Amino acid sequence: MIVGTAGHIDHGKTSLVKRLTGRNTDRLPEEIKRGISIELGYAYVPLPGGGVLGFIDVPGHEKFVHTMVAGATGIDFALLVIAADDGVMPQTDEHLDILELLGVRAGAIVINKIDAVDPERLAEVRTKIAQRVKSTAAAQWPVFAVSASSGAGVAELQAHLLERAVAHVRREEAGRFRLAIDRVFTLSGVGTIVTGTAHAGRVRVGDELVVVPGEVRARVRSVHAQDQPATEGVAGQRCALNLVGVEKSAVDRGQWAQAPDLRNVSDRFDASVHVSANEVRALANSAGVHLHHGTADVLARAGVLDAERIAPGETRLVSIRTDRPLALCRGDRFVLRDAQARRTIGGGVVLDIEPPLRGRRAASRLEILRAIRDQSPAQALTVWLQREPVPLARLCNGWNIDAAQACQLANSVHARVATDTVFAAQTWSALGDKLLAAIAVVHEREPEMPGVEQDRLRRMVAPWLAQDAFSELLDEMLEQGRVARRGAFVGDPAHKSELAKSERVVWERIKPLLLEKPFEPPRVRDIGRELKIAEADVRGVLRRVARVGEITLVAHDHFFDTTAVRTMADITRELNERHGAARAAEFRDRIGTGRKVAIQILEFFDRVGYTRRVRDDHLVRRANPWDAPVEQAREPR
Ligand SMILES: Nc1nc2c(ncn2[C@@H]2O[C@H](COP(=O)(O)OP(=O)(O)OP(=O)(O)O)[C@@H](O)[C@H]2O)c(=O)[nH]1
Ligand SMILES: [Mg+2]
Repeated sequence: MIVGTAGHIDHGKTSLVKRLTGRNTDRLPEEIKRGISIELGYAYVPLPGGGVLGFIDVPGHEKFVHTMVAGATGIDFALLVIAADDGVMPQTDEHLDILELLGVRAGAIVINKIDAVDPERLAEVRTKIAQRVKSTAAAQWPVFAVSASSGAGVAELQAHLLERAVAHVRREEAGRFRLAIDRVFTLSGVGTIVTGTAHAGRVRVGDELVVVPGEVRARVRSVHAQDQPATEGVAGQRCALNLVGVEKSAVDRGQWAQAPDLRNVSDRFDASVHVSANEVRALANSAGVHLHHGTADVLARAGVLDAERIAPGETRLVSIRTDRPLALCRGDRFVLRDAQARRTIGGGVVLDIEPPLRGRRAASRLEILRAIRDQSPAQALTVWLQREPVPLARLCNGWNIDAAQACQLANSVHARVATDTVFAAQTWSALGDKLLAAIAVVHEREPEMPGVEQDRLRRMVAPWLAQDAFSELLDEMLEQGRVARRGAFVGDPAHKSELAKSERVVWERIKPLLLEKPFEPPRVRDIGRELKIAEADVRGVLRRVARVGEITLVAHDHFFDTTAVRTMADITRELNERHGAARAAEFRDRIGTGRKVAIQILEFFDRVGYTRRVRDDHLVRRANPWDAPVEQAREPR
């Protein structure tokens, strides 16, 4: 368990920690000279039966509230120290607000300096405190009256802390490792050490970590957890990590040391924000604020999404932009202070670290944000999926879960995971229907074609959908026999060419002509002239045969045997492998045709998405689509 102090300057926080741990955490020369705390102080006491109780002592001075917030991030238990003579003072109020905003629910109130007051004053202070903490989590906290100077009452407090520490259930270790860095220093002969509280996950000696924002990679050479040498550190512990591969100058308080595959750095996020009830003014839309998250402090603007402003005591949805990126996850708490950094005005919870650029205020978007804020992950995902498919990466990074957990979550709400995107079951089947409808439209418009090329179909059905996810949809339809693959095309299995007997006779005569010079077959008109058949009849028969893919319409009135198309696609690939691209001249040399037809074939490959043209280069972008078996035009049964 980690205990953090809070309270007004000079109320005796550091003296109390010294009483409890035997350690004076004011060590800087300036701290000693001025008699105040400036930096965070750390102290540890062993627990009976193993384990260690950690203390973070914070400064009370109003100029160092940002340091207090950094210290209070990630504590489990607060010690709100109030001097009996002074009573509740401004930073008593402010620190209490901050604890509330950071979601610190457990703690104790310590009335210190009882040696300096009479019993009447003590009773009066008790009453004042009770009034102040009413309707906060601190209303439930036990109150201890002590003197850090004489030690009176400290034993009872100590016993309470030990009892709570032993009973403390460590927070879940779910998710990938995240540690909010609060100190960086070098030890001679050892190297760079970063310290901080682990917010999630687990880190082991030898692990790779990344320091973000900034993307500095490092390896963990050794770990101290709760001030003890250890082989690993887990969420909820204070850790000191010896990092190899990173200079002290490259790391600072405010950054995170975290698992390298967690991609959660953002300067834009949606959140729920509460403005303190004792604020006098509303938080205006787009107001500039100081935002404290983890151990970082940045300037930010908060745009209110579901209102014009946030009145004191209200909680609203906001869209936040920060002047520097932060490493954020859903559920992270943050504190807002005014632009001059003089007052704490509110705080909130991170909801979505990758908000859309458009439709931010749409009713359905606000529904999603409310669901993420108020409901379980499974329920929130259900609401989200009703509006849009959700990329797995957004769950993994935004919610700090791994891919397996994200899939599990998706399965638990009967969603469909395709490659890297989660779909509501209805969305997925609706996509299938849309795909069939699109194929029908193409058949209607282009009856001579065997169907529609895969990527064109994707653009018709779901241009926003990743190629891989679309392939999965298509594969499923193919497997179910609802769609047939014909070379580079997919079509309706019922879209067949049922040749009449007379047409079959014509086709049997044409076929050898197409195969004679397979890379440069005669065009419709040449075939008609050669066989003395009307051009229109030749075209009609060839279109029917092309419907199932046995032959392929490569250019106007120019049908090729599909096996030849497949071979030419292989040649195009070979040229790519050898020269980095297929170009008309080399291609023509390989297939031994005229230049014009060679260009037409390459352009056909571009058109169906097998290649992509960059100036004179045709670059292969996928496997040879004609490698799949080709249907034969059949006679009617
Ligand atoms: N009489 C009396 N004085 C105390 C007691 N506890 C602390 N003091 C004195 O109060 C002064 C401030 O004590 P600190 O422990 O430095 O107070 P702090 O809350 O840590 O102050 P900051 O860290 O600067 O916010 C020191 O002079 C202490 O000796 C107490 O129980 N009784
Ligand atoms: Mg102090």
